[in-house]
Amino acid sequence: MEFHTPNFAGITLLPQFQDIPIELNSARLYKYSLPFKQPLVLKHITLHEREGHILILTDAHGHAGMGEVSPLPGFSRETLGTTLLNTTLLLDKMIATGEFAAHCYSKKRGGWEDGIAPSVAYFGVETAILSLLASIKSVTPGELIFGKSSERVPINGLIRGSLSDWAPQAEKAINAGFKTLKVKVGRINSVLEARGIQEIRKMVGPDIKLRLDANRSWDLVTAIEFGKSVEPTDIEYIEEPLQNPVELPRFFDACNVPFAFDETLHHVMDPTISFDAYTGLRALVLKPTLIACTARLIALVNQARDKGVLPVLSSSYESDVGLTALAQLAGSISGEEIAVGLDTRSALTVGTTKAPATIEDGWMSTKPLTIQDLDFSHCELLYES
Ligand code: OSB
Ligand code: MG
Repeated sequence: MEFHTPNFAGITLLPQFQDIPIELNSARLYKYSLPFKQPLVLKHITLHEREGHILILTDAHGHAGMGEVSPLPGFSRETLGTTLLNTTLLLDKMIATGEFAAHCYSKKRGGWEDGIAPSVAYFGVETAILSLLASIKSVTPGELIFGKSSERVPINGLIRGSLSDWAPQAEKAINAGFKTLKVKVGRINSVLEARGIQEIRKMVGPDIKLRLDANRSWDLVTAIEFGKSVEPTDIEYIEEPLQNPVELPRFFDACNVPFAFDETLHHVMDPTISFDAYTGLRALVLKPTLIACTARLIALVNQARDKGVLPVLSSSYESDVGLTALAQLAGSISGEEIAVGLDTRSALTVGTTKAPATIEDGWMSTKPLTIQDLDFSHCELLYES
């Protein structure tokens, strides 16, 4: 079957990569289950294992593309089961019609809308097609869209232990080569946590960038109090300090700590909402599996760049296949300049590739994976077409 990708899924590829015919040979979907080293405590749920899907597309000439479709419980709105169903429906339609037109931008209505499939399904299928095209053209997926890619991307080291572990974890991360750290706050007591941040700053010195993430834990008063006491420690930004994001400019006015959107982007926003209203907005934390589809990711990156806001890609505890796709996009979107949030693989005991998508000296490679790199020992084949 011939599959044409002029500007598929609302993504405009660079002219030289447009209209490449793909002779699609097979589409296979595997389910994986990977234990966490320690139970992963998220805001609304504790997870013992990561479950998800790996999609492999092959063409008639031996090229392969891969993507990952792994909803994160507590963050994704959909279950593994509905995601699987919607992904197979997308694939069946794509194979029957020879095109992948499904995406969530409606010209008619002039904005983004909740797609027929969950964002995590769009993202996995779209990155699998991009990686197949990239393999045919011997480039990285990001180069198809943005024309360039760095060979590696800097990563923010994640500090997510209990308060007493923060300083030792920060020291370990610095020794491992991280130049930017992200600390999960809003968990215990904001006064103690602010002291913990001051301690981390003392420990790491002035040259390390510090990011914080409160996952919408606080009311305005608590957030401002916390913000005032960490302001002297030079925080690059804090993700989602407030339960109610509308109050974010008031938070910034009161304590001068820049903030970032994360959860706020997981919902489809009114396209007429301007970032200009959000004084103090420093970064968009972009989790492609949660924000709709690749086209919306690109639109948000462009919107961020226009406003001088940092586009910071971030993972959702994907396995190695998904993490590689994210590193490749980051290589083209932010290159070596902006640390991205991909330090999640170390929470898993095993993965979906023979060699894990490791971080060395604070950097992750953007090198494409081949079929030979994959490790299917934790996978079960669920769909083949
Ligand atoms: O809130 O940023 C979050 C992972 C899963 C779910 C939510 C979040 C995260 C991360 C990813 O923090 C790592 C990072 O962004 O550095
Ligand atoms: Mg966050």
